[in-house]
Amino acid sequence: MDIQLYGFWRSIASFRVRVALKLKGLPFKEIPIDIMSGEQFTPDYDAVNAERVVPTLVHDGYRVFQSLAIIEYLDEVSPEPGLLPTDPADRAYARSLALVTVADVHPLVTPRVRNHLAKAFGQMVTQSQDGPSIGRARGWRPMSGSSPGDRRLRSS
Ligand SMILES: N[C@@H](CCC(=O)N[C@@H](CS)C(=O)NCC(=O)O)C(=O)O
Repeated sequence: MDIQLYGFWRSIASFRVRVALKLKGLPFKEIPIDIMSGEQFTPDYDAVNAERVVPTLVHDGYRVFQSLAIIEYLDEVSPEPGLLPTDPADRAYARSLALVTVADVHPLVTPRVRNHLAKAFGQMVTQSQDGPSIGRARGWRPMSGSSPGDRRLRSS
């Protein structure tokens, strides 16, 4: 398997894919894209990922984007070890936890969104741009347990 990962060292979405690759023991070559200096907007990277975000995975010449889709793809082309539990309820819980980050939290803290908010609302937003502040503002608190019997995300 020839695997290349376009990523950025402190990108949480790239981390998700790196963790999956490591858990599966799949060797890969990382191609760094410096999203803080705007390398994602260069024509070269635009040709790789039209959304102009990292990560992008290239497997034997086939390109996949969006971290969760990449992780599911890896689980299908290289099923062992499986990344999801076998029990349907546990699988649903694992997917729910993944989507808390991917769908709810992460979109608020990407550079393009932070830059847009800073332009639109100024210092007020840039001072509280970190994820924990946003989470607190939305009334989230850490989940009290991860046992199968405690599957609900609680809010205070
Ligand atoms: N939902 C996407 C998010 C991708 C994403 O927003 N990646 C960030 C880095 S963690 C990025 O490339 N941001 C560039 C920008 O905001 O300009 C995924 O999970 O792959």
